[in-house]
Amino acid sequence: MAPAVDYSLYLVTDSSPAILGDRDLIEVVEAALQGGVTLVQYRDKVSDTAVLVSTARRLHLVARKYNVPLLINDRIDVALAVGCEGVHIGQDDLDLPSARRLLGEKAIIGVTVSTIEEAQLACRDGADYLGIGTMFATATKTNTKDIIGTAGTKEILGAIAEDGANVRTVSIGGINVSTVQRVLYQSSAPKKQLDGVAVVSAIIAAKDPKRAAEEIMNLIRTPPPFA
Ligand code: TZP
Ligand code: MG
Repeated sequence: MAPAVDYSLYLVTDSSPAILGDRDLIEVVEAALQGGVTLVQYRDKVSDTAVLVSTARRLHLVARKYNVPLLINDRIDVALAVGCEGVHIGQDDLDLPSARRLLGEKAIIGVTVSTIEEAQLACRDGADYLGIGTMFATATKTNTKDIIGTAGTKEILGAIAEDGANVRTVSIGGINVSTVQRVLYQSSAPKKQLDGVAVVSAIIAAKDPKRAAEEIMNLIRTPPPFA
């Protein structure tokens, strides 16, 4: 079993110039940690393997200072090299049973799911959490196959609750200060609600990532007026 994890505000990084600009990723992530993010995923589609490993090592050191786990997107090899807490895999990456075999029972393994069937399979295979999406269309990831919205997310949460699956859940895609409360409260199924939200550009591209994280966290903690 993976250790208990707080999924409330899950920061997913992006190293592309369009989002990170010319800023230093480690500094941006540290600011976001100061603002209260509870989990960090290093997602980098532009760097080569050597840079991935060295950046992941630096991110791991900084995340540890805040007692926050670090996961790596896609790359089990990088997670193993760095000794961080886990990985996040998509439907086209290494399959979950193989990732589990390589990383062990204590690793945190999350899977992207867009349908009830994908969610059920990930649960059967022992995912620690599901990244459910894409919630809303987003410029950060344009090749997503499904925009499922709050209604699709609610259906997935309802189905896994029916199955009695013991899995944590976050939503991803287009989540920011304007959408976060709608995401959390309109997605809730009777017996299962989201454990948190995963955010890329609303924090990484923000002028002040610490403040952006604080603002989103405050909204997560405050019941919305329309609940
Ligand atoms: N998977 C589905 S949407 C997405 C990923 C990695 C990107 C979300 O980015 P943003 O900027 O929070 O909309
Ligand atoms: Mg992937």
